[in-house]
Amino acid sequence: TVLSLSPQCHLLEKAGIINKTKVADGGKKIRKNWSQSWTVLHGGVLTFHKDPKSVFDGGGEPQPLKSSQIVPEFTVELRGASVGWASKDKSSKKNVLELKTRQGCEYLMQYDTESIISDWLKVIQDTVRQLVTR
Ligand code: I3S
Repeated sequence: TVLSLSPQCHLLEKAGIINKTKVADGGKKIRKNWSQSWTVLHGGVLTFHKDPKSVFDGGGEPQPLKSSQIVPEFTVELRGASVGWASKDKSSKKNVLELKTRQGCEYLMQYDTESIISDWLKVIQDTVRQLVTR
């Protein structure tokens, strides 16, 4: 019945490849370490996965990803988070988003194709808004 639907029902979902780095943990600034990440939004949680290159330093022909190579690196609870375009002093890269969690973690998310990163901005903003009313 409608009443038994999970509270996560109708939250937005999205997945794709972007570049990311964590820049603060618990309010404390940490050294950047940019890497590519398979990034998944599901149930109000954003998960950045480890760059398969760092999981598995293969070499040779590119192979399809095995599920054992999809290893979560950071999970980000979007409830109470804030997201927006990062100011120019945060990075020399273009199209950079800054995501701050309620717990004082900060991440930068970047991709050279602007539409890709604008779509992430929109979906994260909409999810944060959706979570306010839950
Ligand atoms: O904000 P920063 O410190 O200039 O960030 C750069 C550094 O993290 C740099 O690595 P080192 O920690 O080895 O200096 C990275 O290679 C750069 O990509 C970082 O800057 P950008 O502007 O790319 O976010």
